[in-house]
Amino acid sequence: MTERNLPPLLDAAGKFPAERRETFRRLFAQEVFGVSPAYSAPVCGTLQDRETYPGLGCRETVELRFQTPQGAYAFPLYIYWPEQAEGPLPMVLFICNRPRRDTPMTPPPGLDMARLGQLMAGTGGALPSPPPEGGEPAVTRGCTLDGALDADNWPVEMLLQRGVATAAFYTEDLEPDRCTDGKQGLLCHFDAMDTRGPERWGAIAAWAFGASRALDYLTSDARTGRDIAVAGHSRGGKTALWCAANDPRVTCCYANNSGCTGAALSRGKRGEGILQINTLFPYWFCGNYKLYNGHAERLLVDQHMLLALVAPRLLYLASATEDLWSDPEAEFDGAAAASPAWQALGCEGLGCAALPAPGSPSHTGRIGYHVRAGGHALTREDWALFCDFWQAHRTTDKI
Ligand code: GTR
Repeated sequence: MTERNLPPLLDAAGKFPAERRETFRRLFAQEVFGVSPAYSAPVCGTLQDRETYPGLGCRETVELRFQTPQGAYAFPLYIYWPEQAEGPLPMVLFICNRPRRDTPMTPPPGLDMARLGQLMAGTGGALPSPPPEGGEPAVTRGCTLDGALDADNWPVEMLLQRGVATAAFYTEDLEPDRCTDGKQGLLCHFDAMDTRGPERWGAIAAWAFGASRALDYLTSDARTGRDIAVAGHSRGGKTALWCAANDPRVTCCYANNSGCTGAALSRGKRGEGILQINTLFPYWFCGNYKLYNGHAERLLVDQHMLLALVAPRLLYLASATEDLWSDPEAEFDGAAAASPAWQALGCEGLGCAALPAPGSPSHTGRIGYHVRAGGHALTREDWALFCDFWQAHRTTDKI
């Protein structure tokens, strides 16, 4: 058991009141993800394409458009509705952090490759790796959200067969997944609102904001019921957590292999830590987060407090045995340390006391958890286990 010395989750009376929750949310905004502008404008959806899959359902590709302080912003949402299912339907929104097409991995400009090697040494890190001597640069594999019923990270056909509606968007359509100095994408559309400075929101907050705009549209469709999940893998999992922390319409959050600044506790974490993540992906977070490079103990929060922002709603977390960069033990300890928030709110949190073995998912409490044998990925097996958990709790849910 790793000694972590975590900041306390509950107040002195053992409670988790709304003000405490709001304090944690504000701290994560100011110190980690950046402060998203308090701004809302109606989202308008325009159907661009519809395809029917006989016996299964249909896909609707909808352009979502909303006003920002600096002009309109638009991005596509790919929605799949099951056939024959009577509404209202459970809806899972997938935050897709893979690009449309294979793209070369681009480490932040100016990153010293020797330093990168040092940061990664012995940690199991693999992304973005420097090209092998004289070899091809590594690429991030693209993925198809429209017309592919079975993307390897999003098994639409299986979801439809289970009576679940599902939608997805590309994070790259909201904010590029690379250093742009904030000059492209959604963030720069809000510069007029004084969103700069060390609390300026980063790419993850922009993606989470985009997820909420997708929910604006999806919840305006009468086919969407009250069971609304957001799901994401890795950086998408961190985004799903931050979206759920801010958006009360989310009734279930699924973060897969979300690792550093996701489900994994930063104190005592192995693999990727705050220094590594801020070096490789400085644009994901706000400037203030850099103050904690190598010093997780100075943060007033740790990741169990982020997970607790989902309570008493449903939370599903998954790790993989070989994903040491994410650190399964730190992810599990995050779930265990967050669990008292659910108990303080009168329900069961995590239903197991130790990291479950592959093949033995923990689905009884309102925090579900599984470990898959293998490496860093979101697979059909992960989705199937998440669906089992969500379905079991949906049918019994009184909260
Ligand atoms: C890694 C990063 C992780 C995780 C992952 C991913 O390189 O260090 O925090 O987010 O990328 O998104 O696949």
